[in-house]
Amino acid sequence: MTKTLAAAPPASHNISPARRDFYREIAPQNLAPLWEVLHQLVTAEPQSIIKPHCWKYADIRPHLMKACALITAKEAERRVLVLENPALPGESKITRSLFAGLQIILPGEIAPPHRHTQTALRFVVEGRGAYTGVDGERTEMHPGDFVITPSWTWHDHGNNGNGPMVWLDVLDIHMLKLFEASFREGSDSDEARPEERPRGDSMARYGSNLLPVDGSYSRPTSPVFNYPYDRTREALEAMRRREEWNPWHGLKLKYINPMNGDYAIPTIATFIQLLPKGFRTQPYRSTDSTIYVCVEGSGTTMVGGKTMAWGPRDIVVVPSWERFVHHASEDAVLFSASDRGVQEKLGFWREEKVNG
Ligand code: GTQ
Repeated sequence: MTKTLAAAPPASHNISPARRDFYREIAPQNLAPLWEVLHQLVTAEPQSIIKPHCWKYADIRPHLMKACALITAKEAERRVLVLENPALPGESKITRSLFAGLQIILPGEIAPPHRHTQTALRFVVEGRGAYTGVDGERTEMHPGDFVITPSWTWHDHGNNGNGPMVWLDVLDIHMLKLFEASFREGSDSDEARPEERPRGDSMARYGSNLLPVDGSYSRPTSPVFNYPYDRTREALEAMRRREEWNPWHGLKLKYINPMNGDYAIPTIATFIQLLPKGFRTQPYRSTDSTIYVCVEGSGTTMVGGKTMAWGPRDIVVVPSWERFVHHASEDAVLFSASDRGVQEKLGFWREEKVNG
């Protein structure tokens, strides 16, 4: 079912009977000839098998609502519709390394506490009044907020608001799967975890350009676990006054961990960017397949001969090493997430900026 890079040699490839016999002879010893697969393993360039795609929120929302009629958040544990890359049906992958899904929680519902070695981000798409709790501290979520659940922290979600709450989950599930390092633990109770620390505590300690002297925080993930949209938007707005547009990105910022200036989540790099009305990015490609969420405005992304139109709440995925261009038909704000941080650490990451 899984398409692997080491697929069978192309049909045009003639293998002599003597060699074929040899391959049959060694196969029972769990041996295989590298020369038949070398160039499919070590490709001259990235050959992404994923497809560019746009999920229109207006098309997804009715299915999310229907899911609510079929299963409670408690029973589902996490009521999520997985965004499956069209090239990888059944694999729960939006890209080769990342999982993405839309999670919905209705007023009065809770998604019970659990913890796992996978790290999650939530990017809030619709609604207000829901919270997520991380190790006993809750944060209220608003549209555009970027919220983090670090690896191995207890987390639950609840909705004390009046309407449904929807956010995009992105998790590093497939990295943990690759390394066979997944652990999870449920809670004895499927009730919400009590609040043990006041709301805003992490933000006060770590999110004010101050750090506790002699602090003991030691996780690799940011101790700030909600990056509220109003502050993010303010930063973009202040910077746009200078009109210093980057030809490939418009105005683009990365979310950072205040402890070390690195990406807020080590496994999932996240960004926010502003493209002013009429702006067309110069062609660009990089080795990190990227998920975009439109927060405001509208536009199109051209990639691989395909033009995808997006508006608020729509989600787009762009494959590794395919050149793309974004065009903003109105002032647009895009959130994005990819495995860039991992690739940079390991020395894999590359980009190409074309001067159009
Ligand atoms: O909220 O903890 O979309 O554990 C997938 C797995 C969300 C979560 C997902 C999860 C969660």
